[in-house]
This record gives sequence, C-alpha cells and structure tokens, in this order.
Amino acid sequence: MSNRTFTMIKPDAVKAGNIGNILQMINAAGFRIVAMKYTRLTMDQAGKFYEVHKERPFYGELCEFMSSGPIVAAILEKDNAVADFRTLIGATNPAQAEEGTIRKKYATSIGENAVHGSDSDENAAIESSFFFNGLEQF
Ligand code: FUP
Repeated sequence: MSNRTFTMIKPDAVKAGNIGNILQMINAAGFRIVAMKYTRLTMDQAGKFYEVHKERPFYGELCEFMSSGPIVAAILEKDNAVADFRTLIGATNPAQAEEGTIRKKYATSIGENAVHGSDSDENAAIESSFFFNGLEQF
C-alpha cells in the first residue's frame, strides 16, 4: 500500500478559478500536502512528462493543452494514496466519473479533465521527482 501520490491541477481548472475548490476537496478527503508549486510546463516538458503516451493519437493535443497555462503540481500523502486519489478524481472521461468526484464537478472533457493523479506507486515517485527535489518535500 502506497502513502504518496502526485497530482496536477490542470490548466483548464486553473483558468476556471477552481484551484481553491479542488484543494478543499483534496484536504477534505484526508490528504496531506507534502510539496506544492504553481508553475507552467513548456511543450518539451509536457512531452517528457507524458512520454508514455507518445504513440497515442491524442499526444500532441495533450502536450499543447498541458503547456497552455499554469498548473499546480503537488505531492500528497495518505494511506493508500494512489488508489484513494484515483477514486477521489473519478474516471478520465468526466461523462463516466462518479458523482462527487473532482472530475465530475470540474472537468469538461476527456482531454481537459481538471486534474492528474498517478496510476501506480512507481509512477507517483517518477512524477514527483519530475517536479520536486528532496528539499522541496515536507
Ligand atoms: P488518467 O490516468 O485518468 O489521467 O488517464 P490516462 O493516463 O489514460 O490519460 C492521460 C491524459 O491523456 C488524460 F488525462 C487526458 C488525455 N487523454 C486524452 O486526451 N484522450 C484520451 O482518449 C485519453 C486520455
């Protein structure tokens, strides 16, 4: 069971003014913030972050979108963090997301889906170190 996951509040949710609402839901679900930063990815950085999707048809659009504006990147801690955070955010496609999930409330499409959540302990560690060094984690 993992106790850390990585998240981003994506450019659509930042633009819509939903940083506060989403952080509120994350706190209410019992996650502790280990690290956090407000930043913007370049196209190259987005490409590297999403390299696993390089061959997928939506890769170009995904990288354009993820570099289109600022994001909030964070490391979160809680028992069973990866799985519990995936439950909190809901399905990738907001049309299929459960009521009460972050994506149901704030995502507008499968591409612009408000938040990222790591899908494994291994990826949580890789994604966390993409944004944060050891001195930035508390
Ligand atoms: P998730 O783990 O729920 O973020 O979903 P994936 O890892 O499958 O996809 C990563 C991102 O690629 C999604 F957040 C949005 C984008 N994507 C699309 O734009 N179209 C798709 O059909 C699938 C994913």
